[in-house]
Amino acid sequence: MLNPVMKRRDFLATLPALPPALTASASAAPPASEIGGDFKLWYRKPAQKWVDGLPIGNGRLGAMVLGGVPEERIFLNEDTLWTGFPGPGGNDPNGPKYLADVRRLILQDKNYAAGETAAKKLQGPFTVSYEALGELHLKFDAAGPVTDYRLELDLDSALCNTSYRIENTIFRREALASYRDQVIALRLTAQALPGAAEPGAKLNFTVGLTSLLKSTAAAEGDTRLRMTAKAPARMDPDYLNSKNPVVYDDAAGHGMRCEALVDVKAEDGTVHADGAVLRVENATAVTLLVAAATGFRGFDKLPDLSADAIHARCVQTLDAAAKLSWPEIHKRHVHDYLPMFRRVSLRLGAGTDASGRSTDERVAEYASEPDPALAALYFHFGRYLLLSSSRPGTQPANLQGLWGDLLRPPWSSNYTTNINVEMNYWLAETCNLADCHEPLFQLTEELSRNGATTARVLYNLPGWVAHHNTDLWRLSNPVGAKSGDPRWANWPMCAPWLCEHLWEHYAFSGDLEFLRRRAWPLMKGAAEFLLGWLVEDGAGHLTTCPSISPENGFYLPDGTVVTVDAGCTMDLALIRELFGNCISATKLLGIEADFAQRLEAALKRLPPFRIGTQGQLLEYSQEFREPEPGHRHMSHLYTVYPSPLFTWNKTPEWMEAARKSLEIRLVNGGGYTGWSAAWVVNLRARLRDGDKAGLAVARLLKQSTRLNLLDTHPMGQGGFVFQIDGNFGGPAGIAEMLLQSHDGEITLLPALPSAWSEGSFSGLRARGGLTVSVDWVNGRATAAQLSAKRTADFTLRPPRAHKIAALRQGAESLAVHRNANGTVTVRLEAGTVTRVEFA
Ligand code: FUC
Repeated sequence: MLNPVMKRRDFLATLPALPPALTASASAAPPASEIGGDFKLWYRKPAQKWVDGLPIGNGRLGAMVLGGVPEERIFLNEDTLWTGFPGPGGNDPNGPKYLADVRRLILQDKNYAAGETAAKKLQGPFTVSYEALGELHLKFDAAGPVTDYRLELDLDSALCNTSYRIENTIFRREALASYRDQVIALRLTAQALPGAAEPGAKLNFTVGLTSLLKSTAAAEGDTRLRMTAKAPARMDPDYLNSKNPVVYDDAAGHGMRCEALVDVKAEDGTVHADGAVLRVENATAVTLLVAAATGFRGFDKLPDLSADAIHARCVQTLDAAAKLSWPEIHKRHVHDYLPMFRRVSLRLGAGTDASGRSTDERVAEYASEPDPALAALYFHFGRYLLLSSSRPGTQPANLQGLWGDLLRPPWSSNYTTNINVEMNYWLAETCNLADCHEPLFQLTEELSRNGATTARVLYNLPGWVAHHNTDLWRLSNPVGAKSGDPRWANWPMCAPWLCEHLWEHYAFSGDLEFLRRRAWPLMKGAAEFLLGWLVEDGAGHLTTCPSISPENGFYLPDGTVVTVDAGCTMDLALIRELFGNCISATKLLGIEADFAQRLEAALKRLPPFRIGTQGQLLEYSQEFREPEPGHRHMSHLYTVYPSPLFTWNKTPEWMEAARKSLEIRLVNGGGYTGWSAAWVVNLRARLRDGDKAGLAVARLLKQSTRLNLLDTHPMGQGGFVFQIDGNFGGPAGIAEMLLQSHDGEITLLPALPSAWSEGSFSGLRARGGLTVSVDWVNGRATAAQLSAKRTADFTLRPPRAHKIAALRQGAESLAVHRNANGTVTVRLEAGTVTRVEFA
């Protein structure tokens, strides 16, 4: 576990020594085909623009590779490159009075329209924006026509390979983002075709660096190129129509400074500086390394403004990496990455596409042809993206992971907390990447510190609060600058949702130290705020107000559309879950029984969930008519996923009501963004609607997935932008279709679509400390295996229409307790592996 205040440079020092196996070639690892999978995205032509490129990343540095000939464009990112600086925050000291006004208008006067207008007074400044670092250009000298072109991303080793032929020469480029060496590294080679009569052509190209930020590039000696840049001090979100949206502040020195430093090493041939570019001539192999850094020193500290200091950090990183040979860099990268990626396997159908189609062809044909292996590839791509954008010590994955090409990216590419950033982490625990969850926990800790100020100043309440947006500086106030739409700006329920992630991390690992040291203080602070936030509704209940069901609205009888209610279902669900988890934590840790009693008392006074005239779970406090019944957010269905408040074992009637609500959403067009479609996959999985879950995956792939498998969000007339949430939510949903553990038992293949009649997985995690693998043929499980990480009692539910015949460790059959509902309960010792046999 990382120390919460551990900084980037410290965590690098904590990396374990390389295993002795590293002396063997990384390619000595078994080939991907042997571990059951199709792990390559590949294309017959280069990408034309950023959004179609192939992403690589090490959690901190990102690059989008286009694979072009004769010009390669590689877009660079560094995850702490944001506009702005830590500031006093935007907590209006008149907030407590405004809050009282909103509550009077809504709870007493039932004047929703006036209440909504009054809520705007609580708003403060917008978040700042994530920024693209720049572009690395490789411009190759004119040569003959290109043949045999291939661009590929190998998810198994996190390598992006480009290869092509010009006449009798094969040109290859490999690109990787090394976590261990903290560089983006490229290897370019030119090799004559075997048996060619003529000698092959050589590498002749220039290397340049550009940026959309205020920047300068210059050669340093003959083999290094340095670009320094400065981000704006302020940047308005792209959706604001402001006159002067980009503000540089040179006078006060505000604005993050950053640098990209490139080192070019040629084998045979030469490298020399040529003005602001480097020129490579007559080389057969070139290693190009990129280091990058910003002046970021922490969410609450002014960034380092010294270009020299930032340069020194780049030089240090680059000097260290430049001492390594290419095979060493490559090997260290693969040895770091591959074991994490291989914690999980998944094969669907034949596991791979035998028809020789490229990934874009498969995506394009997915609509007409079932290709379960493509769904598996999409699943693996999600795991790859999390490993590439969120590693211990880095920033959490933002709206586009850590990739970006713009000065004003969509929605500032910030952290949207009313669904998007949480969805980024839905796969972390189940898909065995719990360590990648760490940056979100760090964000939560930091946000809670600013959030305590917002709670105190804006609302005069204890604990901590945060709203629907945050950024590098952990802004916690409601955004909107007093004129934002409360449907998004005023939602104050970020803290309990982030705390759910802390609890889940505990639930999967059973790590009581994590619960005690990291989770509990944050959970308690969020609960303290909510205890204070709950307000008498005049009918004997404690409710929430203002209450927003993100980002939906409802009709008043006169036809006005408003968005602020009291006691929306999602608020009640978040509070029930947080309070329930806090009470469990006090028992597990043997602490704070008095606080638990206060929570118990408040829970008893919350309004109940409500069912409407169509049998549906209501989203609002009453059955309002809704202008957008197919709204993209499924906020009231938080109760089903990610929360386990409603389950088939505990609350079957509420599961039916939730299913009805989902169906109403879907017949009215819900699920039209990538993340919304991905949420549907998870909901269908929890509802155990296997075939419909399969159709939801198909919809995500057909409707919201680019040919490079990146997730999309509609924008403007027929346009779209890349948003990464669906890339994580979709794979989380696929995992949820195969294994569930939220309902007091571990359920194998709970929502297997008939179209996925054959397959296998291994390494998925279940709550309580188990990893699970299952094989199935013709829709019937043939084998399953449980690896216990902790000693505990586990209750196992076989796939539908299956019976568990025996649980065995080696030849020994374990004593199990057979429950009346078809499950079995067994005690498993830590470190044991148990085979499940089906009747
Ligand atoms: C929420 C969603 C939008 C978009 C934005 C980044 O506001 O409602 O669809 O994903 O976040």
